[in-house]
Amino acid sequence: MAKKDTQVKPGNQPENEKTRSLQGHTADAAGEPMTTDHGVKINDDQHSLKAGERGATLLEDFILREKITHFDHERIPERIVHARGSGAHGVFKLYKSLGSVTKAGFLNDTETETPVFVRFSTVAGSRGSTDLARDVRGFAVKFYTQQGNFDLVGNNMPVFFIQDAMKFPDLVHAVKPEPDNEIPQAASAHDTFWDFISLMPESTHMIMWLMSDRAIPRSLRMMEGFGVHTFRFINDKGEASFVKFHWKPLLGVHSVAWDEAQNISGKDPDFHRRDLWEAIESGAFPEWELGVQIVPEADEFKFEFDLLDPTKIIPEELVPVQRIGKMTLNRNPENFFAETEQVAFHVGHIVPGIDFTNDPLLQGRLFSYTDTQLIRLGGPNFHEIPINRPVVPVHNNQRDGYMRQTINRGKTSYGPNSLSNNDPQQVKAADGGFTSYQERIDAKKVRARSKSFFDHFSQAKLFFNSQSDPEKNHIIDALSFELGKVKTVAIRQRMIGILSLVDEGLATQVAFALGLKKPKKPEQPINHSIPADGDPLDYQPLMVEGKLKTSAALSMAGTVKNSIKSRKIAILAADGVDANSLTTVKSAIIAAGGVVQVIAPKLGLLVAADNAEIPVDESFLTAASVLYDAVYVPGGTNSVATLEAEANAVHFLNEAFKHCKAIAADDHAIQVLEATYFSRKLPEDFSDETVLKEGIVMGNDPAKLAKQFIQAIAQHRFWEREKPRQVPA
Ligand code: HDD
Repeated sequence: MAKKDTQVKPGNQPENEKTRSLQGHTADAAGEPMTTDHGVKINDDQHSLKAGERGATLLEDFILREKITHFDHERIPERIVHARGSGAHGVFKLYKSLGSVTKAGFLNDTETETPVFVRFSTVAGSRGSTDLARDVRGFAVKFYTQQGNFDLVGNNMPVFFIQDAMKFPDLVHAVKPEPDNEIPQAASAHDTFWDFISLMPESTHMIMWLMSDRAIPRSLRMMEGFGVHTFRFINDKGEASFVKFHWKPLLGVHSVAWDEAQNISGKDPDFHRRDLWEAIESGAFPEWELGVQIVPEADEFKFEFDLLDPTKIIPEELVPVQRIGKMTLNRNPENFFAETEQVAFHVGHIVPGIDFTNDPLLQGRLFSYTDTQLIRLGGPNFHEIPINRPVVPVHNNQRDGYMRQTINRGKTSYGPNSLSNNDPQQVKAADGGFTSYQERIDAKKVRARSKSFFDHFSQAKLFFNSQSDPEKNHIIDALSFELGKVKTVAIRQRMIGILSLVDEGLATQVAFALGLKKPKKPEQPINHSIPADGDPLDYQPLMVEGKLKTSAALSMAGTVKNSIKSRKIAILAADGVDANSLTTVKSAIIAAGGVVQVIAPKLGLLVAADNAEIPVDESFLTAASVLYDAVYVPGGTNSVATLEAEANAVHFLNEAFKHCKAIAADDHAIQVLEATYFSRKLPEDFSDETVLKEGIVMGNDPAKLAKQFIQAIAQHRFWEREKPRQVPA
C-alpha cells in the first residue's frame, strides 16, 4: 500500500508512487553525447551531407532524414474539445472513511496518500488559445489508486448545456469557430453558438453559469470543480447510494473582470498556466477539498428535479456537501507533451465502489472518451503511455497494436486456457474484482427523453436570484456583450425571449443594451429537440416554480476572503524611492504569503533616496496592472515626481481602480494618485472600516498601511466601485 508516500525534494516538489514510476521513463541529456534515435553517436548535427560544399544534399544522409522525419511527425491531433490545458501532479488524502457507502479503497483508508494528476482546460479554444476566454473550465483528476485508475472528469460548473450525449457534436460544432472562416477563436460570442442555444431551452441553466464570472476565473487554483453527473457509490454489501462530487478550493472562488480578462488575453495569454506553474514552483501548493453529496437510493424521487438530469444541481440546502478529503498539487510536470498532452482521461475509468447512473449524457460519454484517444493518441495502447499507467500491475489477454510497449511472455493470450494455468485469473468480488451494480431494468427500447427532464428554467432562476448585485450586473453585461457580437437580430430577439423566462429585469436590461424592444414573454418557448414524428406540444418545457428561491453556495460573494497567499502585488517606483516605505510594505506582504514585484520605468536596479539599490522585477513596458491583484506606491520625492509624469504608471493605477483592486499609497505619494482619474473619488478617511469598504489605503506609517493593505487585498475585489462605470482605462 502507498502509505504516507510523500517526500519533499529540492525545489519543494515532492515525489510519490506515481512520480517515481514516471522516473523510469525520463531522459536527461546533461553531460551526455548526442546520438541518433538508434544510439549512434553523432559527429555533426549542424550540416547536412552534400556532394561537395555547394552540392546537392545526399539521400543517404540518415542523420538528416531522421531529424527531419521526426520533426515532421511531432504533432498529434489536439483534443476536439478541451484542447488548451495545464497539468500538475499531486496527492489526495482522505479525512474520514466513507466505508459505509463505498468500498473504493482510496475513500476508505485515511492513511493512504493517493497520487493524482490533474489537467485544467478551457473547452472551445485551440491548443494555443488564450487562457482567459469566457468559457467553462475542465477540471479532470486522475486518481492512481491501489485498485486501478479512477478519473473524475469534471468542470468548474456543476451543470451542462445538454441532457443527452446525442447532442454533443451539435453543441461543439455550434461553439467552435464558424466553419467558413474559422472565426472566432476561443469565444462563444458568435451567431452559431447563440443560434443553437436560443433553440435549446435545456441549456438555459448552464448559460447562466457561463455568463457569470465563473467563466473567467482569477486562477485555476481559485475555482470549484464538479463531477456534474450523479454517480453511484457501492458498499461492500452491494448497496448503492447516489453521489455528486465537488472540489472546494481552499483559496476561495475568485474571478477577474471581463474587461480585465480581455486585456490579459493580450498581455499574457498564458496567465492561468503561468500562475499554476509559478505557485507550485514557489511551494504555494494549490489545495482543494473533495466534497460529496450523498443521496440514499430510497430518496431517488424525492426531489423536484430528476437526479439523472445533468442540467440540475442538488442545492446544498437540500443535501449538504460533506468535505471528505484534500487534494494538494505539489509538482509540475517535467515534460508538457509527455504528461499534460498525452494524459487520457475517461469518465469510464472507475474502480470498485463507484458506478454509473443512467444519466444519458454520462452514458454517451462512456463511449466517447476511449474513441477519442484512439484517434488522438494513435491506437489502443495509450494506457501504456507512462502518465496513463496505473500504479498497480496490468495483466489481461489484450495484445499487440500500434506502439505496444509491453513484452508479454508465454504462449497464451486467451482464456480459458489450460496451458498457462488459466492465468491471468479473474478475481472474486470479495477480493476486489469489479462487478457492475445490479440495477433492475425492465423497459421498452425507445428513443426518448423523460418528461422529468422538461423543467429548464427553475434552476436557472435559482442561480440568477442567488447572485449578489455586482454578479447580476456582470451576467447582464456578459449577455449584452455576447449577443451584441451576434449579427442576426432574430437570434438576439429569441434569446431575449428565453431570458424573460429566467428574470424579466435581466431580459429587459439585455434588450436595452441590444437596442431591442422590451421582451414579450413567449407563451411557451418552442423546444426544437423534437423527433420528426413528434407532436411539438409533447415537447414543451414545463414551467416549474422551484420551492427554493436562493442558494448561498451559488454566489461567489460569500467565498473565503481571509488570505493573500500567492496573490501578486505590484509596487510602482522610480529612482529616489523611499526605501523604508517600499521595503516595509514589501516585507509585510511577503510575510503574509503574497508575491511582490517592483515595477519601474526601466529594468535593472533602482537607486533609493538613501542610495540603497533595489532590484527591479518588471518595467512599465513588460508589466501591466491586469497581471496583478493590487498595487502600492511608496513615497520618495524623486520617485513620486517621476511616476506622476509617467503615463504608464498613471494608467496602471487607473486600470487597477477600474478593475476594483486594492490600491495603497504612502501619504508622500499623494500626487501620483492625484494624477489619476479616481483622485476625485478618494475616500475621506482611511479607517479600517473605510479601507475594507473602498479598497484604498493611504498613510504615513508603512507598517500600519501594510496591515490595512493586506486586509484589503484579501477581499479580492471591491465590485461596488464599478457603479459609475466611467473610469477610462
Ligand atoms: Fe467531455 C474531454 C468534461 C461532456 C466528449 N471533457 C473532456 C475534458 C473534460 C471534460 C474536463 C478534458 C479532459 C482532459 O483534460 O484531457 N465533458 C466534460 C464534462 C461533461 C462532458 C464535465 C458533461 C458533464 N464530453 C461530454 C460529452 C461528450 C464528451 C457529452 C461526448 C459525447 N470530452 C469528450 C471528448 C474529450 C472530452 C471528445 C476530448 C478530449 C478527450 O475527451 O480526451 O471525448
